[in-house]
Amino acid sequence: MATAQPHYKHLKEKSVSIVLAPFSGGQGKGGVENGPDYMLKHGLEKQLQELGWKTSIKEPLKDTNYEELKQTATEKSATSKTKRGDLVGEATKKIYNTCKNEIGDDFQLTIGGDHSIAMGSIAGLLQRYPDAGIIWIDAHADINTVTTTESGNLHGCPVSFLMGLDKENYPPELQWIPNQVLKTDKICYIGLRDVDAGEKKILQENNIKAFSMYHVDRFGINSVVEMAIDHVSKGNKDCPLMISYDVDALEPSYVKCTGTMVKNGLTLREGFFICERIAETGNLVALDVVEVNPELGTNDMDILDTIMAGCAVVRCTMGETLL
Ligand SMILES: [Mn+2]
Repeated sequence: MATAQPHYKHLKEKSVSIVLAPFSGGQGKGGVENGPDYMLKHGLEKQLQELGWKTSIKEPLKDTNYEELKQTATEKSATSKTKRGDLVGEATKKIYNTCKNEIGDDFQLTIGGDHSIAMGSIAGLLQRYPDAGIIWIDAHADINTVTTTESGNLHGCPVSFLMGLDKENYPPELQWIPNQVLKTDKICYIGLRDVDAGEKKILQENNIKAFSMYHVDRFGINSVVEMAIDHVSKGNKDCPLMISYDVDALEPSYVKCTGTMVKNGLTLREGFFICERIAETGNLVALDVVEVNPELGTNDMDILDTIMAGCAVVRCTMGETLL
């Protein structure tokens, strides 16, 4: 059976806005803000052009106010136990405004940065495609609330904020997120294997669809991806789709430069297959690639492996096929 060449049916032309989100405030380790720079230096933009994309770059965080804020950001917001809520709130709001207002009919490709940036990219995408289904590829569920988070790191919370869970306890700076912009039945996870007790409860109580590594072993990656697409599409064969891809979903031996590694992850082929198969539907409109942290490498090979994996995820999502 021949592989269909992805054709991106929701786009007027093959044009992509690359939204740079060099941000690390959603967690405690420095370096993840350099992910976009490293991926661009590795030739990401040219690789997309070779796949037939017209490219443009957007930099929502490049302005003085944000730089000033970064200097004065506090470890904890005064009214919340989450860390750096002021900084995360300001950065994600800027990303949101760009994704909502400046993408036009382009494919939305957001390069992080830590996973907190998905509050901006997904909320923004859902303003343009309110019915879009989100497929969240990750070792973690990232659905802690202000109440359940143990670390206080907001990169472990973006999904709950997008769903409006525990809204009464939001840090004030994150009140901008449109209420319940993401419906609990319009997201599906693949790759989970490190889920906090509080998160498990949230997933169960809200009936949120999730395929852990158990399900990948049980059904195989092909069936899991089909079930994920079916779940978020709700019977609409033209349902716009977005992938939010945390590279820590992949087995750590392939991706050593990421902040929260968990063993027994997706193989590289499984990780790429997810993107290739979803692209093949023609329904993709957006992708996040997050948590590439070049500064966590102990040698050049580890850094290169991680950057290459990140770039390959982008290419597999944006039309590269094996044949
Ligand atoms: Mn994540």
